[in-house]
Amino acid sequence: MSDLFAEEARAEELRKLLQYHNHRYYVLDDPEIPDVEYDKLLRELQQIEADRPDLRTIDSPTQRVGGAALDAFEQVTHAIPMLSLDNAFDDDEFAAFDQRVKDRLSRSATVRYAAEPKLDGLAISLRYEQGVLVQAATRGDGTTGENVTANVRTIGSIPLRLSGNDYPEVLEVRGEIFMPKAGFDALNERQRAKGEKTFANPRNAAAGSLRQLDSKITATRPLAMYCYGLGEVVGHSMATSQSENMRLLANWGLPTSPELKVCKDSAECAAYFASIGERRDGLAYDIDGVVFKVDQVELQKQLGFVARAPRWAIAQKFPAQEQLTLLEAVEFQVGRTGALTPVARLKPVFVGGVTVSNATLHNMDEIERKDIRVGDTVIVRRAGDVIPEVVSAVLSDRPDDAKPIHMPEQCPVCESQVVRISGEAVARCTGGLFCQAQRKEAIKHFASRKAMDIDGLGDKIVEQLVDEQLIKDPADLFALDVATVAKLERMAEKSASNLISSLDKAKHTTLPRFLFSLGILGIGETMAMNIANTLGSLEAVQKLTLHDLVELKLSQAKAFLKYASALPKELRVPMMQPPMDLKWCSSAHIELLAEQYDSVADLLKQSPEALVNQPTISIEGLGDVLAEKLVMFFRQPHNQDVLNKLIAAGVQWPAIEKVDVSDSELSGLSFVLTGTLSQPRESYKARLLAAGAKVVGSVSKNTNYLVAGESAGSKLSKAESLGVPVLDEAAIEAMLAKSGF
Ligand code: 5U1
Repeated sequence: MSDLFAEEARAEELRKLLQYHNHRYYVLDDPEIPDVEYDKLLRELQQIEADRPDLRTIDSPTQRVGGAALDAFEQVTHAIPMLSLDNAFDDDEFAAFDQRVKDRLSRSATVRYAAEPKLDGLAISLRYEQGVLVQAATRGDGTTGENVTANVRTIGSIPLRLSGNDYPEVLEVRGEIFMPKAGFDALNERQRAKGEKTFANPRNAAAGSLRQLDSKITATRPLAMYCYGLGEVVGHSMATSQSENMRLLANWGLPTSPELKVCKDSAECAAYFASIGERRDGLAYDIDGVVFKVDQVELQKQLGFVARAPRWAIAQKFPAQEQLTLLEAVEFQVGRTGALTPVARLKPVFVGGVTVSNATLHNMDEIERKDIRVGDTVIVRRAGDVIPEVVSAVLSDRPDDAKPIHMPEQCPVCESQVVRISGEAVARCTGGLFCQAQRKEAIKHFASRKAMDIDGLGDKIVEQLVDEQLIKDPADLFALDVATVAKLERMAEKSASNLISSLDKAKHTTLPRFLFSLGILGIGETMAMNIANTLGSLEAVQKLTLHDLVELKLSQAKAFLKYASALPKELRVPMMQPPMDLKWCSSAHIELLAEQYDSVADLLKQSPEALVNQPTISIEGLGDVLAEKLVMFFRQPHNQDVLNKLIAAGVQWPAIEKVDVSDSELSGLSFVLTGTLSQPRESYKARLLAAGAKVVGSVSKNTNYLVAGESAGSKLSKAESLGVPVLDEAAIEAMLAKSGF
């Protein structure tokens, strides 16, 4: 076939492929390939059409914007077409755009750019007549969209009536509807609990929620919107710049991006792009780049439009976070708690700025739900510092010999049995610290920064020490000497001696750090702090019993006795799977009874009143499940040995001065910390916790104060919108000092 025919055939093939993927993306809200793959196909077709204009057809996907309107909704013809944006995939492409803009304008024009994050949602047009929201329409194909007014009316942040009275007779604004990340996670959680379809990402969730035929469903979905442009405006003059226009919209009560900034030249644009890129993961919503628009409306007019997009705007994209690659194999990694995590071995692929060859598959439920098999082409996602994950398989590309994935019955490291406790998503190796993998992870955790903070003891050294049987548990670390350590790979006399000094230094710790370092399942930093502050000493923690902590009510005791006769003779047997009728009965309750009564027969001799237990110690946040894990940990002879060895090696901490925080002014208040502070956030967190306050991750109406440092972003805007008081560093310092912390 000649090249000419080959090009024609490829153009036809690309048109069909793009049409198929357009339909999946825009109409079904169920994309099969990552955006970057779609962009590649589109660019290839654009290139062919640029070289061979005779191959450009009127229905080519290069000639249209977005997707076709759904039949289910009434159609709306946009008064002014809704355009899309050209993309720049790197700094050079942005520089070329900037140059094109300047080349088209007179030399005397000084171009400024209005910059804001590019939200990953779906475009919407809102039409206000006499200040009242009369119509909301999706972009559709840019000319005709879907009337989704009833659904948009349910979105809280979109005003049904504009504020003030100095607004245009007709005001059409355009913007992006999106679903904040936290809302997306909560929605998927709810969908999973109901056994309903979950969404692949916040964009699809937003699109699916907006196109509900029943607006009552949309009303339950956490949607939000930011406006970014104007459509038809009648009866009012608007400002002369994009940035001023956005301010006008905000004054009329419309939501606009709090991140909007005017950049005076391309260097400021580059700095803005970099700073948004750094803050991307911390933003409350997904973004995939930054949109730069020539700020001056007059210059925008001079620049005009090309087929799909304005010449005065560009979306500079972040490196793609999703790519396609081949799933070559699946291996199972054993973590600190014995949990087996399926890890995908991938054909190396460049994604999110790095080459990825391993990615998590989370757990077996996820693998089954997504129907992923070895040999599949899969979508790999790497967002920020998060571990890369396999998002889904491209089922239409599945080869006939793709192999289903099974959980091994034996631990791949120590060959102990693997069990899955009912109700838990993970399967675990039962080898405990006999398993080398669990041993390594337990020691890595012990040494980590928030635990014993052993400087210089990296993962590779721990692995060598365990592999060469130089250490078996964390306490063995303190018996190491310079000569032994110096023999390890990539170690020398100096580095070995540094490590031994840091081990010595690490012996002086604090009780909360020490408790956290033990790696007790479910006992994180804050819980370790609560336990230490409540009990004050290791001895008190070691003496804890389930009696001290677990409540057993009279009604529970009665129910328990009623069903006990059906239990096996040994009380602890049903621990793994409490009988269905005893849903209230956790393994902590069974253990509580089992430690007092030897058998079911003994138990049945008791009155319900005798079984009742009222806890005498209350540790904030410690429920039955954690209480059991804590008590059981200290009961294990092996753990007691390690603790004794650690104390004998000289691990120590200052006595905790038990302060009564109940009358501290900060006691019970809820704080959120954000932005850059002059001291590490951890240090403020520790002081606030010590004063009896709570430190939480996100702002809600229940937050008492937001402490905001430099460059605070979305949490600050949220606090302001909810009326949560905002403190600067001086104010929080003063509060802490006043309460003596
Ligand atoms: N932030 C932002 N997103 N976005 C998308 N601005 C923006 N502008 C757009 C689009 C499609 O179009 C302009 C041409 C108004």
